[in-house]
Amino acid sequence: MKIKALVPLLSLALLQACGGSDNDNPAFKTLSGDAPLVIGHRGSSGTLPEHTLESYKAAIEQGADYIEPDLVLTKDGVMIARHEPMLDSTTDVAIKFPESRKTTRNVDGVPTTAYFASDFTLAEIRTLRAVQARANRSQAYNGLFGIPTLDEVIALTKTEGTRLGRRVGIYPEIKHSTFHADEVRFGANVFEDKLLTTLHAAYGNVASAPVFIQSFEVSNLQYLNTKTNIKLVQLIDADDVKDDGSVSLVAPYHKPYDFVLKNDSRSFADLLTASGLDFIKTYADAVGPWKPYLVKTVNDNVERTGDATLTINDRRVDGSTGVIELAHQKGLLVHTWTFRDDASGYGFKNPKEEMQYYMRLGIDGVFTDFPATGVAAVRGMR
Ligand SMILES: [Ca+2]
Ligand SMILES: [Ca+2]
Repeated sequence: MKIKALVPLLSLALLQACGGSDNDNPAFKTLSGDAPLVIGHRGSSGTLPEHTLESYKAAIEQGADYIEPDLVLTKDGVMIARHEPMLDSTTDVAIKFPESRKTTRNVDGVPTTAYFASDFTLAEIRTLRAVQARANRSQAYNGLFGIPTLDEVIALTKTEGTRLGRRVGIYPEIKHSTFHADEVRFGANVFEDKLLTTLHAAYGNVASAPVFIQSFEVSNLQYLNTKTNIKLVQLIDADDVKDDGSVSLVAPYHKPYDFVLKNDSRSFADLLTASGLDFIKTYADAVGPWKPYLVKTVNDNVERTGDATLTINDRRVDGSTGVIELAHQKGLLVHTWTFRDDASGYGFKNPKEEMQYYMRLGIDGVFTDFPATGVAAVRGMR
């Protein structure tokens, strides 16, 4: 990049003819050769209550390429930004509504009693305010910000993109597709159809739209693939890392919930094998594994995070598992999650270095609660 800045404009065509471009930096082993994407996970959720317009705006101002609204449906079928269909931990619903409004529903096989978004109209949800769910993060913004609809999130990205003179993408996640179809009885693919109607109106039905649609389930992505050209991402979950470094697969984090219902024997880990990636390639453009799937780690019983408790973050990183390389061979982008300044680990000096480790392996995008750190990590690679 530095060399190119010295080259007179007239030479640019020649440089490009020789294969030079914005992608001439060998630091980026991404599928496209472009810099990896910084995805503002739930906005700038490390600093502000997650999934609020304020959190998304802060992420954009920090330079995030994409912001990530997780989506659930209200009783009247409106897409709103929440990580869970339950409102309890991220809003003040418990002080605004009586306990009699709680219901018990089956969330991916787990009976759960809570205030469910699908039991509240949008008008009711408009009366709620967001709160910080993590005790170790600032509580100073509790009660200040509302719960946005997807339409409002899209409008924000467009307004802010225009103001800042750059394209800001959105990375919506359909949360619990089966739950919304069956348990809440919206019907199969009603959620997916609503999302496409909104996204196609806002961005067009084109692969070049600054949009990725993500899901942990499979059949809804396969359905979306027949209806849209917008890019699709298969998320890959797990519940923990075992002492031998392999991922632990315990329900409900062991396999896509639609696989549970269909008695499909494949686990999330099976979807990252060569045949699993071949399968994903038939309907998706990218795979989004939890980051322990991508790097080998060793438990050497060293306390590295200063909390006197040995967790996966105290493990020491030890090279690639080969998943990124294999996915790239299959033509799939790899986006991984979640990088957190306040929960970094694996023996890295700081959270920026942690992200750069994955960037050197060729990761195509990083989800982070602290987008400024992600942007600094990418800049530090140039
Ligand atoms: Ca998400
Ligand atoms: Ca520790």
